[in-house]
Amino acid sequence: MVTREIPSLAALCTGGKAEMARALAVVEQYREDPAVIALLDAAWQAARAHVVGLTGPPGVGKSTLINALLKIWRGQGRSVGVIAVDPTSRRSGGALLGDRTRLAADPGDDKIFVRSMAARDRLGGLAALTLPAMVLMRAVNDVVLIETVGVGQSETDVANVADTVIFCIQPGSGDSLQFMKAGIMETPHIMVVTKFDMQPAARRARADVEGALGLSEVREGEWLTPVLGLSAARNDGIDELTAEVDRHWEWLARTGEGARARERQTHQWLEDMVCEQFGRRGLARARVELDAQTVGCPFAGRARLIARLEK
Ligand SMILES: Nc1nc2c(ncn2[C@@H]2O[C@H](COP(=O)(O)OP(=O)(O)OP(=O)(O)O)[C@@H](O)[C@H]2O)c(=O)[nH]1
Ligand SMILES: [Mg+2]
Repeated sequence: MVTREIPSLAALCTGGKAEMARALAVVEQYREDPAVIALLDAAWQAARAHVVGLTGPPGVGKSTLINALLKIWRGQGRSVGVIAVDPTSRRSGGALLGDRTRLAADPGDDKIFVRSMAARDRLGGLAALTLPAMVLMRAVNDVVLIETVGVGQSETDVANVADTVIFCIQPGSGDSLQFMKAGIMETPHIMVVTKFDMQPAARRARADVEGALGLSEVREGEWLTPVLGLSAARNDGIDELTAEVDRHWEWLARTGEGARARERQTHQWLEDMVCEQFGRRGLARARVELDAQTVGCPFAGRARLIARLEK
C-alpha cells in the first residue's frame, strides 16, 4: 500500500526521483481520485519535454541504443525519463524495475528516471499506466523516452503517445519492412538500421528501408523520414540520431504540427478508452463531448465522460 498523500506538481518538479516514484505509485493505485486527476491535468498543462518513442523487434538493439542516447543527452545537461513497456509481463504477471531494460544508467544520477511497466491489454497493448506516467514525466524532464517492443500494433500505440517515433530495424530481418510496405504501420519519423558494424547486411537493410520509404508519397512541407545506420555497441552514429531527433522537434514546433499531433493523440486516447469500456454505441453517445474534451483537462474530461456513460 502506498500512502494516499498526493504530491503537488511543484513537489514533483523539485522532489527528484523519489517523488516521481511515489507519484507513479499513487497514480497507479488511486487512479480515479479527484486529486490524482487534478495532478494529471496540471502536469498535462505543464508539458515541457520532447516525448520520443523508440520501437523495434526483440533483440534489435533498443536497450544498447537507449544507453548511448542517455549518455549524449546527459552530456548535454538534459534530464531524461525512460518508460520501458515490457511485453513479457503477460506471462510473468508483472514487470520488475529494469529487469528487461538492462540500462547502465548511474543510479546516483538524479536526472535519469527509469520505469519499466507491464504491457496489459489496455490501450491496445501499451500499459494502462503509460499515458499518466508519460504526462507526469513530461512535466518534469527535458526528454521522455518510451520504449516498446514488437512489430505491428505497438508501433501504432507508441505513435499515439510520442512526438517523435524512432523505428529500429535489424540487418538481415525483412519482417518489419513488410509491415511498412503493407501500410500496417504508420511511417515513423526516423528509421534506424542498428548494428551497422555488421556489414554488408546492414547496408543492404538500409537500402531496403530507403526503397520501402520511397514507395510512400511525400507532399510539400511534410517531414521526410531520414534513414540512419548506427552502431550503438561501438558508439558510432549516435550523434547523428540525436541531431535528427532535435531537428524533428524543431520541425514540429515550426510547422505547428507538434501541437496538432498532441491534440489528435488526446482525442484518440479518449476515443479508445470510451470504445473499450462502452463499445461503439457508447462512442456514438459520447461523440459531441469527446470533441470538446480534447483540449485542456483530458483526465477530468475522461472522468466526466465515464460518469455520464455509466448512468
Ligand atoms: N554487433 C552489434 N551488436 C549489437 C549492437 N547493439 C546491440 N547489439 C547486440 O544485440 C543484442 C540485443 O541488444 P539489446 O540492446 O539488448 O536489444 P533489445 O532490442 O533491447 O532487445 P529486447 O529488450 O530483448 O527486445 C545484444 O547481444 C547486443 O550486444 C551493435 O551496435 N552492434
Ligand atoms: Mg531491451
